[in-house]
Amino acid sequence: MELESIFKEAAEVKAVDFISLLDNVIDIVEEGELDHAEARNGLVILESKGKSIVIGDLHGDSYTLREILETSKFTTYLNNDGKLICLGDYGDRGFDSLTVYYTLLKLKELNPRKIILLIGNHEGVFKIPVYPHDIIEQIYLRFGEEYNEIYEKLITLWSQLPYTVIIPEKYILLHGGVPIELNSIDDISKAREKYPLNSIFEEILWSDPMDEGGVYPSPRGAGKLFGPDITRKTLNIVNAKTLIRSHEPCIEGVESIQENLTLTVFSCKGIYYNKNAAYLPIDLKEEAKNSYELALEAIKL
Ligand SMILES: [Mn+2]
Repeated sequence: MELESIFKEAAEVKAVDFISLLDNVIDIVEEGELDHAEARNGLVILESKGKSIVIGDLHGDSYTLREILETSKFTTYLNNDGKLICLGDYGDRGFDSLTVYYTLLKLKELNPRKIILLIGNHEGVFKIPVYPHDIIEQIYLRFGEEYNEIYEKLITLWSQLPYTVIIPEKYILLHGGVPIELNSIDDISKAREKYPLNSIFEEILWSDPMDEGGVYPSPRGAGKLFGPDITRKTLNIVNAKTLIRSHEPCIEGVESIQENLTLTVFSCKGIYYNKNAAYLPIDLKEEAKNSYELALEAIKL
């Protein structure tokens, strides 16, 4: 199916068809079957195969999503063992959250074993409020009275999306940051069921890295600020070299921080005054790169 027809459908879709797409994708995500991957609850362990594309926060920016999809050759990658990995925060803030959702859900329906949609903190299954959470208004303006059924189904979807990808010996990918108190990979796979008994799930979705060492409370009111010492400890535990995350705008759309242990990728424009959005093509077959080397390969839009 051509991208152009997906975007055309997104603009015209009726509530009943949006709901049936959501139902299909909820079933697909619940089964959790992916090529060359093992899913353990919300943790995906991915084999080192294929060129893949990593997309950061979209926040309703359907223009940039379309530009990424049209220019990245992602379908060629998908046909050669690659994946499309999105790091969460699909809706809210931007003006076109529903087109972003429709497009990604349709791609997931068409390529169920090749697309990984991670949950971000805006995929609100927390007791912690996100602001603004305007996707409900966007659904209401678009679909009227059926907004509630659609929103309920989105919540069901969010509650089942995976939250971490690990490519052994190479990378860990997640929305916000690494957990402070982590003893094993198992702690990650059990994080959602343990929430809120411990804060691992919350920190994966809400935390932000800083260049100074240590741990500080986050101004976001959830998650933590964590230093490169915490990142290095976690990378050792999960047997990875580099953290790839999203969650914070950066002026170039991509930024290497924390002694080149951590890469931020941010894929929307317009609302945060960042000059560029970016996405990351990444060849998982190649030897692991640090975040400085990855940043050089990111594509800025
Ligand atoms: Mn976020």
